[in-house]
Amino acid sequence: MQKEGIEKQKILELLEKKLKKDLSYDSGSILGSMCSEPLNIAKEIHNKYISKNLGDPGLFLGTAELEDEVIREIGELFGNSSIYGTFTTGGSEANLIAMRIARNLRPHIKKPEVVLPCSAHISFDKAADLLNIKLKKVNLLNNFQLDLNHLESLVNDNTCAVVGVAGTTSLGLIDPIEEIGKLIGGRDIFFHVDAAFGGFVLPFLKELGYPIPAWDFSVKSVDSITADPHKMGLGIIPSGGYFIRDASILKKTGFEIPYLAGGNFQHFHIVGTRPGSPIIAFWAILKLLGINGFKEIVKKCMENTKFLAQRISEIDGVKLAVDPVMNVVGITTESGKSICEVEKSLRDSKWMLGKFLDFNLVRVVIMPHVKREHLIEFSSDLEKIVKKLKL
Ligand code: 0PR
Repeated sequence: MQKEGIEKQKILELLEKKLKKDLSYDSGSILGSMCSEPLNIAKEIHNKYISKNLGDPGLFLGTAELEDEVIREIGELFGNSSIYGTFTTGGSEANLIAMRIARNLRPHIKKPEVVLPCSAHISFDKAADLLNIKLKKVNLLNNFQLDLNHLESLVNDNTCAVVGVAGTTSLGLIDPIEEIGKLIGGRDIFFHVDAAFGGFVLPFLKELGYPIPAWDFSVKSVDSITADPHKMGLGIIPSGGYFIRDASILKKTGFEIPYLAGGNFQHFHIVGTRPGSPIIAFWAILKLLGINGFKEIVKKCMENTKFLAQRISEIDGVKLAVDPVMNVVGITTESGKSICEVEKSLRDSKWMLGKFLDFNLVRVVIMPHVKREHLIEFSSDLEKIVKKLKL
């Protein structure tokens, strides 16, 4: 650190230079991200209320009430307005909270296990590592759907939780949540649904008339849901969400913090200090967009998804891994050859995609910042690359 302070103007110039290497969402080349540019209203509000700290909610009662209000509205969207919940730093923290609750509620299980699809997000591996839980991963069938028979065979007396995904990281697919619920029904097993990505897509797809199977609190056995405002909610980065059906569970698993300046509070979060501004910003987004605003955003994303899916089907050498259910497109090779070279060439010519080696596919996430002209240019580059590589 230098001894004397530097003028603000100089600092800003230095930053501009140093951050030149960062990509921007509107450049069009970020095709594999589940985050996007937050809405302007969210950025303004985030900045205005940046000092709110819900680590000590007694000091910020208004913000705490706003959080409750947002949770209720999200609950309505997810089939139950009387749920409880909290904003988190993202889906990873929300999934970690879920796994901790599932384990701690069942202290009699000495070697706790969680049964989850092999397509589940890496955050469950992190949670298992931190919580000393064993993961039992369920195979997928050829069509990337969960093998329910395999799931059933993995459930046993050590199972503290089963996880279903509504909007998988790799392909945006929805696990059969109702069927999983039936399989574990009547047993003391926590049922968590990871809708980190799908949470702010599926309710609007359903409103648009897409045939979306039940995945949320309308399925009676679903205990909790992860859904992230900083993905398709277009909120501030970071803002995730954890939602739970039964608030009394939190009382049983929280940490009492009696010395807070704002008074006693029970924490069940991983973090202590917790920003209030992303929550206030998301409250404003819900007000600004309403259901119809979100529907419009999701509709455009799906139109672009269909456009890209059509283009992929026209290019010899590559194919869709599966017909997209939401705004995620998986591209694989027709011959079964590795997708690695394709991904590398695409990256070299500016396209930043996600590569999933287990499934031999690259993933395009059609976020709101992805425009038709980007997809036209991308698919034409892809066509050239595939020809050159003689796939
Ligand atoms: N659950 C699911 C289904 C996810 O897809 C993700 C992240 C998480 C949980 C964890 O969420 P956080 O990253 O908020 O903790 N999915 C994205 C992915 O792995 C995260 C991401 C976002 C990656 C932007 C890259 C990127 O540029 O693809």
